[in-house]
Amino acid sequence: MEHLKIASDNYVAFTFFIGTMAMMAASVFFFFELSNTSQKWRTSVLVSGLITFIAAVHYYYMRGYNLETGESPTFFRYVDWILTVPLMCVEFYLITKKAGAKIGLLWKLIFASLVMLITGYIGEVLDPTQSVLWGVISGAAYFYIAYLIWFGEVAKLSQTAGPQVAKATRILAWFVLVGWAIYPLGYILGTEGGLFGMKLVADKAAALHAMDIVYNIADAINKIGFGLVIYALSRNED
Ligand SMILES: *C/C=C(C)/C=C/C=C(C)/C=C/C1=C(C)CCCC1(C)C
Repeated sequence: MEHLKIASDNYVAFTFFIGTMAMMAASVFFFFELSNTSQKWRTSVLVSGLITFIAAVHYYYMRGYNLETGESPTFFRYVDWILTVPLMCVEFYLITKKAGAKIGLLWKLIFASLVMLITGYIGEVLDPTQSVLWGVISGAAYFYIAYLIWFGEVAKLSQTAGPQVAKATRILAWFVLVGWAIYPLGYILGTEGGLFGMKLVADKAAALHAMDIVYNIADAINKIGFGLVIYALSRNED
């Protein structure tokens, strides 16, 4: 069997490697901290650990796939997102539940996130010449989620759930507005029907590499950062 090694200028493989390591370390941290987390916040911290753990398993696979083939592991990227983004919706539901959030709110968030991700996948893989159209539909679902969190039910409920929950929700809202906005940038860089993506980057392979690096950085910020905000909330409010 050929011995695969990461060339020192292979930034894509490098970010997959670091991503795997970071997700694993974060999962160990969240899981071990469960035993000294108050009952009230245990489920939330557990979900933070599940998010990074699911990502760790996918990153381990994607890292190997990319190293062996040099290609983008798009399918498993989306499998990961389809599992982890709804879990982030669960986090919003759990922290506002004490203020009276209804299960319907969770379904709204999950439904919008599925629309966002499925249309994104169609634009990247199934119908790439129409990637702008699919990207716009996906973006609309994304803005709806951001709306619910900034101004809609999530925002309103968080105001009545005490100052710490309000503060944490505001930080998480920034993650959704700024951290999640990195993903459409990767999409624009890497899809061919795109705005300027394939025209801006030298060739198709370079465009896909740029997309992977952007997605890998975004995942590390959003999954681990998001979990740490929940963790900090569990320490500040007990
Ligand atoms: C852990 C993974 C996360 C938080 C993934 C989030 C993904 C997005 C916010 C993706 C959004 C997209 C658009 C808003 C338009 C273009 C297509 C997507 C799917 C990249």
